[in-house]
Amino acid sequence: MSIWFTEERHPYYRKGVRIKRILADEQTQYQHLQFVETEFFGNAMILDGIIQLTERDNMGYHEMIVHVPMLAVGQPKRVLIVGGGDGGSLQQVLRYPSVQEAVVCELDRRVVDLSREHFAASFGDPWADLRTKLLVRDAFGYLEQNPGQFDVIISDTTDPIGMAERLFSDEFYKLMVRALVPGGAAATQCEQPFFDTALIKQIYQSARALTKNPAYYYANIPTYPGGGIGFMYVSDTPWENGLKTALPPGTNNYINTEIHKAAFALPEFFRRELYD
Ligand code: SPD
Repeated sequence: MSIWFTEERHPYYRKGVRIKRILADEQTQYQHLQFVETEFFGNAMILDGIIQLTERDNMGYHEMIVHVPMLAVGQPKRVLIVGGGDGGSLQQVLRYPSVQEAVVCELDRRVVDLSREHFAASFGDPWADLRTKLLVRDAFGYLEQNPGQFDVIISDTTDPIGMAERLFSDEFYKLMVRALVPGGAAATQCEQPFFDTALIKQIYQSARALTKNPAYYYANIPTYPGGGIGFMYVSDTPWENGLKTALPPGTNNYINTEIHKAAFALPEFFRRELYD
């Protein structure tokens, strides 16, 4: 018997993965949280019916959202992850010996607890690292209270639906940029060029008004709509600075210098929409 999980993030597009069994299924205080074992992609986390990550293809997401701003900055010491309760971004951040503190602002404690259990084989236990500080709270207030504190901020969020919608607003980008040290850099989960063109354009314009060198880049992730997702790089420091910086110790499964550079090349319809 085959069981298919079908995601319908957009009313005009569906995708599915075949699953072996359901590992966890609960309604938390904030959302419907599911962990499943898939046929091909390993364990996966699904929030409110939308795949957030799988063990097999999350590396394109986590390596790209983390290393692009981290390498641009050079020797990041203090890093903030907004969301990121699954631990994938945290694992990448902790690869940098320069990092002294990695603060994770995650609203839903159950995401952390169940990810620790079901992603241990892929992420180890980054929560046990002494540099990690988990804050189970909303990121808005935290950003407001911490101006000029972080070398790098990673906004590792769900899609702009419900409570996450605010994390894609101009107000959020203002607070995020204000929380960076001068020359610091942020990268944000920034959706899909085909499906979310208008939203990405609006975010780029916010980023452009706040920093000198914002840019959009993209990674291939087969379990996301359209087979991939993009990120907004937000900083006064050009992303190209990162091309001269060595990747941190540890294994890379997605990023290398060629991918780092190529990720910023955009299809013409979208480049024109964003930059002209
Ligand atoms: N459309 C799915 C977007 C998922 C973004 N969140 C990923 C979280 C991984 N840490």
